[in-house]
Amino acid sequence: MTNIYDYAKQTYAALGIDADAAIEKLLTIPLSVHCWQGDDVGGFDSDMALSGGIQTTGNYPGKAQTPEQLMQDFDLAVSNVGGKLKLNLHASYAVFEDGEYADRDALQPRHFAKWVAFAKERGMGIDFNPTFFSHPKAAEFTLSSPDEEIRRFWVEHGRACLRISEYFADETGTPCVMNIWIPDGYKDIPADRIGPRARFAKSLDEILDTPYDHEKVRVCLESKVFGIGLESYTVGSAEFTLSYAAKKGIMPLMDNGHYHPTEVVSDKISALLQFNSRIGLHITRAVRWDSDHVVRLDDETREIAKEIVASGRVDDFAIALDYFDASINRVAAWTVGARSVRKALLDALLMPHAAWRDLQNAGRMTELMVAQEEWKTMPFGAIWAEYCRRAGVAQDGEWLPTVLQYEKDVLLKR
Ligand code: RNT
Ligand code: ZN
Repeated sequence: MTNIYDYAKQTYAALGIDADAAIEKLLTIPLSVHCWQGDDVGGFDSDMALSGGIQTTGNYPGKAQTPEQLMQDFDLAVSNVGGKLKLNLHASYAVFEDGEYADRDALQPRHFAKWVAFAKERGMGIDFNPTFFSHPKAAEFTLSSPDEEIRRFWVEHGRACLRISEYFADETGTPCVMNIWIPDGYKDIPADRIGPRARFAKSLDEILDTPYDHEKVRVCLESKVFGIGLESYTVGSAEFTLSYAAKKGIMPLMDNGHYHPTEVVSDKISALLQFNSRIGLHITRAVRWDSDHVVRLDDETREIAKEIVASGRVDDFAIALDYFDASINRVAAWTVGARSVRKALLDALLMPHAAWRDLQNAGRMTELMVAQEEWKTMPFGAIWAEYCRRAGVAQDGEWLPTVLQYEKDVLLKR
């Protein structure tokens, strides 16, 4: 192994790239792993079906049904990822004990104490998401609702989540990224587009004007172009969320499933970096629509990673996973998606960005294209294998048998 690594390392060194440094950097880039891949975005606070214009398809056996099961599955999934990780929770994953129940507007830090203990034992920070869907009061609209009682309910939910996020930061000693996404929209052409957006802005102000520690809680706002059954109008569109985030000084968050199919987030990153000190990303894979397929090492994932690294501002990104596939082994889905993101980042950390930029600036586009193409057959596999070794995780080809054994021993018995 060492010989192959040495050979690969020299190949990159010839281009002026330090492979050891790339691996060490990769180990420090936080990746926020979503809890919701393990149970099809089900959550534990109700038995309601998933709503909000998002959909998990498939009914592969073994879905986690309790917090304990989800934690056990999460552990196995992340044991094969490596590097710095954060646990990304939704408010709907509150764990109530002793018959207690609290509605979304009344959630308390203590309802997440189990998750805090779990994250602390693993040395992970926690990121958080208010859940504005899968709830009786989210049947129509949430923060943009024309029904004042409903709108206020969801404002209280947002405020409760800020308090919980601050608690996560205090407990784990790591800032909590709190991402706001609402599904509000219309299936068909509305009469009034401006009203819901004005109410959304007002609700966000009411949430974010509540005092909270801006160092501990980093709030993001996620945009979307459409949802299932909400095809004609989405209140939290790209223009709305970018403008609101800029005005309020919070982070914009781009999910690469939330744009028209020929738009790419990789091209948007450098634009947002001009005007934002930090940006959030949901890494997913959209196949024809916001389908949230498992992330693979495909062209766009690699291009996103390239843009993150080439910007020279890796530390200004909050990188989170967001996909949910119920058609295959969920633990394997979790793992392979997370490893794909790590691979894309490693590949990007190994690129000779400065040399390629010089070619571009000198107008030597022929040479740039050839260099970029020939890049694709660099001995990347050997560097990835060394990353796995240093991260203490299984090599490619070695982790799936463990997951399949777990499927037999645990998942199929549920
Ligand atoms: C939905 C958004 C949102 C959710 C998660 C569960 O389209 O992408 O981020 O996927 O909050
Ligand atoms: Zn998302």
